Amino acid sequence: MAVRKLPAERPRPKTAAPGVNPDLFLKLYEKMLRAYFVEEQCRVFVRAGKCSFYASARGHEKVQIALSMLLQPGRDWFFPYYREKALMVGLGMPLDEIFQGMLSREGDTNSLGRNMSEHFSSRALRVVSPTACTGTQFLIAVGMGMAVKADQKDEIVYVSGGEGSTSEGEFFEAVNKAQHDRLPILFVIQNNGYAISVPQEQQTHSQIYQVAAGFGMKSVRVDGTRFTEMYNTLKPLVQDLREGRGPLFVEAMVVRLDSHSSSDDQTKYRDPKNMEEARRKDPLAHTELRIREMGLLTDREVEEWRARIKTEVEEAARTIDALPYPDASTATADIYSADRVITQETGPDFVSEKPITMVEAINHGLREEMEANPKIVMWGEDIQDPKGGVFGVTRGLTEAFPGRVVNSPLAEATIVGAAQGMAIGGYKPVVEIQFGDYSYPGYMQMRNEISTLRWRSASGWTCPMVVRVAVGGYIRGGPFHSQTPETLYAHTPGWYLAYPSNATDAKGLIKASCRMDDPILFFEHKGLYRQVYTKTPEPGRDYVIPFGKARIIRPGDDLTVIAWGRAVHMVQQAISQVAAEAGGEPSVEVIDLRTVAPLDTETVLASLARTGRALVAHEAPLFAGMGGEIAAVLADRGFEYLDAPVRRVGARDSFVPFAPNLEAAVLPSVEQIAQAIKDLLAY
Ligand SMILES: Cc1ncc(C[n+]2csc(CCOP(=O)(O)OP(=O)(O)O)c2C)c(N)n1
Ligand SMILES: [Mg+2]
Repeated sequence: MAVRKLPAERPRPKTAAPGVNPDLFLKLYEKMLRAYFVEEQCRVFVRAGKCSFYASARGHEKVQIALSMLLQPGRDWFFPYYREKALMVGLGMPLDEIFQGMLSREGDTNSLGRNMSEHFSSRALRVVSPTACTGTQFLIAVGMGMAVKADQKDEIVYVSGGEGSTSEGEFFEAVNKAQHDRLPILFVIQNNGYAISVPQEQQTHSQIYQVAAGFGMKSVRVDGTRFTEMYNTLKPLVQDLREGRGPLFVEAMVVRLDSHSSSDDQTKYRDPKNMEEARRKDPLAHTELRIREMGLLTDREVEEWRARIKTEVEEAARTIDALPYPDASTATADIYSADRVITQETGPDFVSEKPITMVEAINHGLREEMEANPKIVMWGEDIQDPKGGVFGVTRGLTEAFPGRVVNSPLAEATIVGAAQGMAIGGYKPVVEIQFGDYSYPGYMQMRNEISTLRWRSASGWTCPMVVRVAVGGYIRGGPFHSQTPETLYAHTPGWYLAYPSNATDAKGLIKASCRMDDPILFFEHKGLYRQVYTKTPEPGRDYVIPFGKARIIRPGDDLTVIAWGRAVHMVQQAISQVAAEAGGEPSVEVIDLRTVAPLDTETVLASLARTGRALVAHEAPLFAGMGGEIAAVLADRGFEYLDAPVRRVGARDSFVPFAPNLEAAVLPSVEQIAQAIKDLLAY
């Protein structure tokens, strides 16, 4: 770093520069030095092979520290990205915690060694554990903004990212929603000109701050490498934000002094001139120069500060480096809450003999839970009254609970991403995805963010929430209104997955879902919503069904058939068909799983032990489907019981076509199930 020599005995001025007081400037300098020595120490760890992911914040440190000084650690909320060590230093994260995160050592308060280095988390500082995904954080911050606003608090939600991440769709969704709802969110885009090797002009033809302004958001561009102007520009704007005058967007122009990460070598794609220009803007060198020029510190004092802070950082680093890695037995802890909350089925204590549909069951369950828990809030496409959802499941709830059941933008990543943020903020979102086929824009949030939050923060952060998803075919809905994607979601740890087949179970499971401490996917088969054969008397207010408890809906001795959702009814019809043909009831046991995750393997194995034969029937395609998983469990743990191969019936490995005869050719039929039952009974 260039250090210009100046006379040591200058008198210290009262004002560092117009509008900035010397104490503030010195505080900035001290924090920048600390951040600098942390970076230097991390480089040593990288060279020693002790840290496999390192993303230097050199060049970004001034804007990060300036913002930490304008915000309030422990009161405001922070959704950082992976290049924010200086923000952590600015917020006052202890050096031990920073190095524990960087080295993944025992006692790591960020993640107990589960999350990557550079992904800092702290409940005390309200720094919410980030993932490595570029752009997902914006929507989670939106949800937190919704929580803060609903609670009428004057807290600010900081969310940041690089300029590259603003090409992600979730960024646009977040800016749209934040401005629409006038949420107290501070968007900070740190524009260093590169996304790894890709220069900004290859990302976009726009200016990022103008994109935000186009959404109607208050938006400014600042030089993030210079303090005074940035600080003075942002201070009143941050105050406006705190006073509820809507979100603020800041594009901070910074430089990336180092390679993108420890896996990158920028000399391969940046020319020396470009790197030299960046170095000339080095925020630390500039501040040091100004400090000396203004005589805030003498040369000797500068050297003393450097030595003191370097020693402090190196000591913390040494202490943490001496620790072992976390015990391997902890690797899979915290995927789910230790408290299942609901372990016993209570009821059903039917309140009336009059049968209700699944739609009514879910609607009544939601209504009762909303009455009991004022933190339950709902949104989704078209769910607000008077329509009350395209299937009418939420009808009447907007009117019964004003302000708590609203339409969302047509944006599935927003629906689930914001739900996560609001759940972190203490609410219980129960949101609707109109069709399972359209859950995929939200898949990034569901696969990488929501599922991992508890685990990756060692239960520091959690997001209990419910995502209701309308699924299933046989409704002549064609390829994009017929999917039943439970396999995809069952393959994602961190979620519970309910898939009821009748009104009683639907009510018991939706009520349980609303009370649990984990993210729940609640699959509702469209083809069952109002079917007569799914109607049952209505269970009472206290009825809840624990997850992972299947129900034997028909006992039998010769064959076990395992199904869930609509397939349960197809199996029953198939048994009637077999009975009619054979002139007598076959002794077939039918198990309705009710929840796909967790899978009640105990009930299934116990049944197999009695019957010796098993068939799995499901609506989703066979290849790599849940039937394969269940068959594998039975083959592995039930091999001794088996008198026949485990058979599966499911859809063909295709999409669901629109024409009725083509749809029938792809989705499994009652006849196929009946044939499989006969084959297995005769085996
Ligand atoms: C969704 C997603 N796609 C790709 C990546 C790989 N990746 C990590 S950082 C990065 C570039 C990000 O650049 P920018 O947003 O400008 O932030 P910077 O690293 O420059 O601070 C890419 C492509 C990722 N982490 N997440
Ligand atoms: Mg960048």
